[in-house]
Amino acid sequence: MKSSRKIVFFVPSFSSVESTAPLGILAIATPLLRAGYDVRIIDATITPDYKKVVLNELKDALCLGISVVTGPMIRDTVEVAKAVKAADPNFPIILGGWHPSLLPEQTLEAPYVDIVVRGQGEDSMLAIADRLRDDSPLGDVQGIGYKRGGKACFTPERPLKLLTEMPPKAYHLADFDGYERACGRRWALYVSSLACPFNCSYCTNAGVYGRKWNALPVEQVVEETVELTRRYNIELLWLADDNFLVDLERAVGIAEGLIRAGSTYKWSIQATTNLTSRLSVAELTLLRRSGLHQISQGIDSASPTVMKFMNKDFQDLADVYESTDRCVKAGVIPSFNIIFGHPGEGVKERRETVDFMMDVCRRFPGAEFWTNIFTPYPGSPIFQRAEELGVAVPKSLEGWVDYFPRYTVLPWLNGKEHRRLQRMRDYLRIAFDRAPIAANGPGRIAKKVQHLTAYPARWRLDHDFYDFPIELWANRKLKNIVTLPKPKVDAKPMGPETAPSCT
Ligand code: B12
Ligand code: SF4
Repeated sequence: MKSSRKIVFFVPSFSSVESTAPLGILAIATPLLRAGYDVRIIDATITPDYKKVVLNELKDALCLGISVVTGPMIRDTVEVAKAVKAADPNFPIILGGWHPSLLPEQTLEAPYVDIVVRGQGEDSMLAIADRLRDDSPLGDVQGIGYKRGGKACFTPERPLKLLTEMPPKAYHLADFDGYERACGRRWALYVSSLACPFNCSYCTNAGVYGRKWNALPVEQVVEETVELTRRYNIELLWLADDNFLVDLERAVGIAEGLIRAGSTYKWSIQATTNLTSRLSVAELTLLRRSGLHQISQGIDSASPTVMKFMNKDFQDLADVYESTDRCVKAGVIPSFNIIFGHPGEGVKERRETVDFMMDVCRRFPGAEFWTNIFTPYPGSPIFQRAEELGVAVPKSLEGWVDYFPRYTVLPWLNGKEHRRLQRMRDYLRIAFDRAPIAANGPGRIAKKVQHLTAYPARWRLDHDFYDFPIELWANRKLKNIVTLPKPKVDAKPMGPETAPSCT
């Protein structure tokens, strides 16, 4: 409906038990609301009959916006977009988020996509909505791609805006009760800084944000987060900042501000190991007092050879030991992310990483590791190399639907070796305790069995022996008895395993 001021956003399921409000959509909603638009959000994670609800909501709407990350979110996107076009072939569908930002041309080729937005969407989406209402050309809207007479047109890049220039997110649109029901915990995402100064081989961050780290001032972070958590009764804030600790003074200032404000929420951050290791026990204790309970760090590999391939020359393993010690002393959980199977990692290098993990967990009870198998993402520095090594790059938007987790089986890591690695990862899961964010995690009995199987698991990992995996069988059997919420893909609860940046 051309005259309509109603805009519908669809958020495909994140295929994770860790559900919360989609921050990207809450961000682009604010300028629209301020301009008098009515915004509706339908999130597949908490809306069982989402396709029907979307179609119903669109009857009197101006357009449909969808937020997409490379991988399984594309499945719901395609399903909904095709249904919308079947009902009305002229209804405008706009795709934004990381996947369209990194592959705008290919995304726009899909017959059911009319407009793609590259990068930050706050200004672009408002401009698109205004043009659709006036039926005026889109050519002057920066940072988008659209179709004219069946031909794809792309406008010049929209310059990145600093976070301080962005309006606050429209958290009031989020159905926190619904997310809490799905996840078992009432938590939210918050962004206090943007971008990251580094350029790890497997990460897409530099491609979108150009390594231009920028942040909100201390006072704003304190004020907004205290207000947000009090208003919506949020128990935990996960700072989605790619590298929270770039400005140490700011980090300490936020902690002091939160203590002064009497804040009670728990928070967790992502940061690189080199920046975490700058924190003293006193500073970490201050952060702990302010509610910080975990620092997720992308150590990724403990093999110097692989670290080099990963562009992680900023990482020093000796520093990691020292900072882990300080974190544990201060009561902050040091949580590490590992990526197995990066190009350049052989059996020897993998073993170096496992030995490191075992050593850290033994020396510092409370430290935790989450493991992934490398998936090459378009727009990351390693992507071309992965292609040369045999990764088949999908030729259409739909081809990416099962890219993750399909590409945890790699041309250089498949068959028996891949199965062995997966089994080893299963043992790593039960060998030491880890705390996922979702409260709907394993129950008491499941945890007891895990504790019983932890010791044989450690023995196996020490001896690199994974045949006859009876402990895994026992764990699985138990999980069948005690029904647990199961992510649709191999994405582990929102910890490090689900978000590769710095975690
Ligand atoms: C939080 C998070 C998660 C959470 C999401 C929880 C939730 N309910 O939202 C969880 C843990 C579930 C998760 C899972 C995964 N994640 Co994640 N995640 C993030 C993280 C850290 C923050 C996202 C966020 O909220 N950002 C803040 C908002 C404001 O920014 P934004 O979403 O980018 O939105 C802006 C623009 O993109 C745009 N926009 C967004 N949507 C739309 C829609 C329209 C219509 C328009 C016009 C514009 C627009 O406008 C917004 C405002 O400027 C990002 C890193 C990052 N810096 O963004 C990674 C990131 C998105 N994740 C990533 C990945 C790879 C994954 C996993 C595959 C990891 C894994 N191995 O399991 C899984 C994916 C599971 C799946 N669904 O497929 C990659 C995606 C890369 C890619 N090519 O798509 C990122 C970019 C990390 C990275 N640097 O590589 N993740
Ligand atoms: S993985 Fe983390 S540290 Fe590395 S470039 Fe991405 S955001 Fe920065």
